[in-house]
Amino acid sequence: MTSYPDIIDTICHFANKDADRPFLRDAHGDALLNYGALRHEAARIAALLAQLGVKPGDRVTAQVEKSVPALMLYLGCLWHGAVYMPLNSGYTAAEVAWFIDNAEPSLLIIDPSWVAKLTDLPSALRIETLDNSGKGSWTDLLGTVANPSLVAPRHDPEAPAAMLYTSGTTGKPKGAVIPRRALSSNAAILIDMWRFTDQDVLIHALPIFHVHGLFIATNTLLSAGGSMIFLPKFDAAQVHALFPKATALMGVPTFYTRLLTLPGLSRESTSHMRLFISGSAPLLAETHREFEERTGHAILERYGMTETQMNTSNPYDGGRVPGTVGFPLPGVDLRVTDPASGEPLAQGEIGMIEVRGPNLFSGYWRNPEKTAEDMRADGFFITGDLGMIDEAGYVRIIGRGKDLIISGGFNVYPKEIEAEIDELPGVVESAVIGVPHRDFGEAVVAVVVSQPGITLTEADIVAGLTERLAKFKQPKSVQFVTELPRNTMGKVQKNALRDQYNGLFV
Ligand code: MLC
Ligand code: AMP
Repeated sequence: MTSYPDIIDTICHFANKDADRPFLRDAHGDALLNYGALRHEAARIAALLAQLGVKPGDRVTAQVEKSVPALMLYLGCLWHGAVYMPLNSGYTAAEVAWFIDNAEPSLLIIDPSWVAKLTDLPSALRIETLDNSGKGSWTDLLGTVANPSLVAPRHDPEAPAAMLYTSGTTGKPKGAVIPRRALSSNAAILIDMWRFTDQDVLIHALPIFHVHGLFIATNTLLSAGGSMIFLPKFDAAQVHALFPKATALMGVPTFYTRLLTLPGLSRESTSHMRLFISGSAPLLAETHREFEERTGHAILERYGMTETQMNTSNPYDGGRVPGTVGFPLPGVDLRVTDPASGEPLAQGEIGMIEVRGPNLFSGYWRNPEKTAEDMRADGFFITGDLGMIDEAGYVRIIGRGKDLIISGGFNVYPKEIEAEIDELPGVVESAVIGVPHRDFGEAVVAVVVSQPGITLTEADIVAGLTERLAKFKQPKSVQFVTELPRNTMGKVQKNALRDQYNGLFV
């Protein structure tokens, strides 16, 4: 297998070459943190982790708001060899407690407001705090580290770098263990694909607890020696105002639909930008066309997932075709198979997308059965996405073999929501579906059957879920029915429900 420069080595490379080169920029586009300071900070965090007894391979869980110290935590773990495990800052205490129980981290870093919310944690778990302004016991401890250079960076490409949870169609989330080589190979390939150089300034408005914002944006820019304008969250007007100071944007489709609502979006306002990239959810062909008409820029759409990092991309030069996710990346094998038999299908036929390459994860955390279920003997990973390769070789995602809703780029697994709703008093059963939504692409809708004689309202259901599920997973609408449509096998016909509620949000 080809070897790719480790992410930490690329930081050291640019720090040695020009320590003053900026890596992070503030909301005005001004330099905030340079490569020299970045190297120092990552090494300092690694030294602290060692000092605290965190061993390479131990999980370090972070439930914190997006901030520069939170990003540094990822790079410090990478330096030390600890497995970075970021959690969505919108999760509820019940969700976080489940992840901690499953992952058994040796260190938990949380926002100070969470200390009182999390009870019954294992006594061996060390807890430190970090708020979004960078204050907390974690920062205080870092200040005590005397000699950061004592810890040499890790290099083993197969060693786990991170663990990100992805939910499942049949139950609780699974931790995808991501090796260093998946990160370094993707970064090295994407620099070439998307022509990133040390002159690039990326607007970073994505969260940093998922693959897109944490790895694809950060690692690619780091490996190119470029810089990022680091924003706490996406705000369309703010991002638009920064275009003259930037060269590239990576976003989910909602970024682009929201940018299109701005009257000032034009060829002039985007003239300093060279590249707009979209992923994590399907970009409507209509959004692609409208954006090109207004700005002259063809959005470059790519396709990836937590277990595989990036798999395909539309070309930098040549047609960026709306409704397609482009070609397999160099080094990535992609095939379309019959979902039932696993046999490869001919070009043009729709089936299961399978991928193989250095971008793949190493398996699900403590779940060899599920890993074996999703991996073919010849090393292909079964993505759960249905698609085809068209006559020009472009990959098109046609649907999902997995029961998954993608809302504003966040994945929501109906099974998890249904299980929570079914537990609520007065509920017989429920079916959760995704329906088209003008802002989030898809919205979560719950269809609920209540017990005879009991009148439930949408507010009852939502109130019952507030403490259990993160906001983005909660239904944007609850519909009550006397029974769910079922086929002759007794399976709920979600397609019928999707058709029925199709027009709720458009
Ligand atoms: C926020 N809300 C959402 C939501 N985001 N509801 C459903 N889906 C979402 N994605 C809730 C808020 O809590 C709020 O509730 C209400 O909806 C409106 O919020 P908002 O202020 O309009 O939302 P905002 O904060 O602007 O966030 C929207 C967003 C954000 C699209 C900018 O969700 C986002 O950054 N998404 C990116 C997700 C991402 O990075 N995915 C990558 C996964 S990696 P209320 O009731 O309080 O008003 C991956 C692999 C790959 O998939 O290929 O990249
Ligand atoms: P996640 O598990 O959060 O990594 O989400 C990965 C899933 O997002 C994939 O399996 C796809 O279903 C979906 N996805 C990512 N990029 C795209 C895209 N460009 N078009 C359609 N779906 C996408």
